[in-house]
Amino acid sequence: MFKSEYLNRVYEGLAARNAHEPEFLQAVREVFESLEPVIAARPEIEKNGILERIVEPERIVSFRVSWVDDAGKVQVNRAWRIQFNSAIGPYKGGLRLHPSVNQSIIKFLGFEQIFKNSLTGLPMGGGKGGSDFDPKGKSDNEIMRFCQSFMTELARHIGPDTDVPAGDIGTGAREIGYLFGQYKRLRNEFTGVLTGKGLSYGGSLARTEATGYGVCYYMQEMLHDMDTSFAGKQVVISGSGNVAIYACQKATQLGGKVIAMSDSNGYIVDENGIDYQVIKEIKEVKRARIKTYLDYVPSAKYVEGCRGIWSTPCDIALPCATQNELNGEEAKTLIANGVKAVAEGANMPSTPEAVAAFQSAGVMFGPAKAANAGGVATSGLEMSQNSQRLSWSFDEVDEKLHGIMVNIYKSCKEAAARYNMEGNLVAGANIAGFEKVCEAMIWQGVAY
Ligand code: NDP
Ligand code: 2IT
Repeated sequence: MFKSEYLNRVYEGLAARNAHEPEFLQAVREVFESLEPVIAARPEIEKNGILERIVEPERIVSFRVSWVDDAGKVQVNRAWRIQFNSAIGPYKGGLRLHPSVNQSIIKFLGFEQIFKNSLTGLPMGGGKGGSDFDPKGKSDNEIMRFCQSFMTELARHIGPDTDVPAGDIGTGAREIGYLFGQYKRLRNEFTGVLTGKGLSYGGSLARTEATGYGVCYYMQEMLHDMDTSFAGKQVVISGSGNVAIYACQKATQLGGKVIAMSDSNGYIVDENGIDYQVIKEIKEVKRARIKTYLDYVPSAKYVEGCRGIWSTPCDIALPCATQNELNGEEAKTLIANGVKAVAEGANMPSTPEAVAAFQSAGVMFGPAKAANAGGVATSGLEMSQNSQRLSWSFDEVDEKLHGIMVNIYKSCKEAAARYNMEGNLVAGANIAGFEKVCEAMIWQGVAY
């Protein structure tokens, strides 16, 4: 499957051991494909067993979370924290709360996080966690009891210099607050052990906005290289959560018109441009369905079923919901309708067939681990502020975020060019992210 015997051997061994983890294998395969020329040029990678080590998490913690619902009934969920790689810093990555969560999903996210965090240039290793708990329809008290029980176990494995979790699907400001409160109670310690905290207790300004803004800053660099900009472009954004909302705000500020957004039930089309404040109100305040956008903007249209969003003609597509939400056929529809550039706000939203379709049609494609790195980068900035016991202004953080996204784009472009794959940002992101971690692992030796 790979040209390199080394890549084949490691991948086949991994696939045999993890046959029941399709998302994890998908994420590893994509990285390995990009590493072909690097493996050929650098024999020290095989000599040091880097690939065998990098695909194996340093530690997997899997545990039970029991809690009591409002009816007094005992509920049980499964949870994980996967500490994947600490070569360049403490483990860092979000916590996902969604009924679809299993070990394969957390492993794919943790694996991707290693390279994403490396690309930010900040000292953060890769980790991820979560639970199959479904926050939808739960009362605030149920969320609080779940989070407290979750943290009661998690607390023994994390710490500001060990492992620093944050938000992801289903984990926002409310959940981070309950998790932080419980950690503080258990440890009697007020530290930057989580990021995405509220502004009144150590959170960073612009962290809420960071992932969505970052995706647009990355897209801005892509468009610049195509001698164009957001101005006058039609933009389609899937999802309507944290990443999607602030991608909508920034794309609009930069002159684009966001015409469609979705949730897991369906999508809305507003030819006059979606007002991000309405989506924010629906999702962050009311925790309602996107369908209710029509109560605010009756001229908009709602279509049942979330995948149909990719049939909306647009210049720019930003998938910001979840993994494998955009397949090869849907990519071909976007291409036929004239899409020019795609940047991934979600983690691994495009299937391998979709990525191949975009690349062979000459659509500029920004992969998740580069394009959505603004969230974790700003988490890194929150950690710095917590350590210094200082708070920077919104503009200061936003400016740093912008600088980091411009640098990530440059690193991806430069790494791709170094290996004669000009314009292939997927290869560039994987190579640039990998090289730093690889070097740190070699310097630190093997524990016999
Ligand atoms: P939220 O929980 O805030 O929003 C998730 C959105 O995606 C919702 O609109 C949700 O719809 C939709 N969605 C989730 N799962 C599915 C599914 N299985 N099928 C269809 N739609 C789905 O999460 P975020 O915005 O934080 O995360 C979105 C993506 O971005 C994820 O892939 C996450 O890993 C990634 N990401 C997040 C970062 C962050 O800082 N938050 C940083 C980098 C990446 P519904 O409400 O109907 O469930
Ligand atoms: O996928 C991601 O990068 C995140 N969910 C954010 C992680 C973080 O630590 O801020």
